[in-house]
Amino acid sequence: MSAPGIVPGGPGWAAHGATGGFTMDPGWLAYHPHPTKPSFAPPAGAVDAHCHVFGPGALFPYAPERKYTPCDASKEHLWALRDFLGLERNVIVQATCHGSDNRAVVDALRSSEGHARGIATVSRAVTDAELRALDAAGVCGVRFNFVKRLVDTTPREVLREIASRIATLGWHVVIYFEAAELPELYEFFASLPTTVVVDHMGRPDVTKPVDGPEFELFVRLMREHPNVWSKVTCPDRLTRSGPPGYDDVVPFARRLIESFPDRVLWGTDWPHPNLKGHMPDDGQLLDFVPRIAPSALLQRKLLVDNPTRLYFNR
Ligand code: 0GY
Repeated sequence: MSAPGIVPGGPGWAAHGATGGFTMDPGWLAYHPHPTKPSFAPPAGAVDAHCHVFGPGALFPYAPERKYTPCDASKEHLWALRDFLGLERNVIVQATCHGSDNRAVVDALRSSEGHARGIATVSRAVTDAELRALDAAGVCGVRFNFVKRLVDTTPREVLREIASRIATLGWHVVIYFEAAELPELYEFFASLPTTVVVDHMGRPDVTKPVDGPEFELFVRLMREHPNVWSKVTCPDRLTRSGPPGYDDVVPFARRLIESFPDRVLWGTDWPHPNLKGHMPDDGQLLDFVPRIAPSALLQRKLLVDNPTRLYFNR
């Protein structure tokens, strides 16, 4: 399966805003206009395990309850980026700008010819038939978001109920939170009945020591709960030292990869919603991989074996 004529940096790639009568947020940073070809060649079967599609708004309207309106970022663009970077598969995570309307993700999964899996957002009202339809399309998890700038709070008992329903489908839970919230959320996360995948290493404050109490709590969550995995993603969101090296993020990612080599995942986070400082070059994000996973074995686990086991060999 290849993308139909779109190449990152080429004609048809540039972001043009939101369609369907939507207006992109003022100051919104669109995805990189001409990402570089990475020097690092990913192993065969590599998976981008955290990325999104936005709309296009004209086909898949943004949710009324959204906290931001992005630029459209279509499945065709995502496939083009995948091919350009030398990746083979994607895990598309429902973005909050689509609320619990998973149609854009489902449409992308259906057109992926088996090269993509999805993480949905569902409300308590979701029916068993709807869950089965999502499952048939390639959804294998739900995302619980605790980042207050992105979503309104959902009561824990509702999340527990959803978690126990999706557990019967063999799905897992993806959680997104900021490190400062972990002490309060720890017991809830530890009690979830499924595999639990944490977005972006639990968003550590990388100005604090990698062996300090804040990150240690997250490491403890992974150490004491073998069902907890982490995405070692988004150096661009966490860094203070900046691109291209994202040097200050390296020790955090390396600590997780070396301690839990079979429970880590990598992804681009394309099209990188809500960035304020810089827009990462997706080629540079792939070149970050050998810095955090220095051996071929660690790279294969991170990019191929782990995501294949969790998402594609279910
Ligand atoms: C990310 C991060 C963000 C946004 C979302 O679903 C979303 O809207 O996940 C963010 O703003 O930090 O993983 O894409």
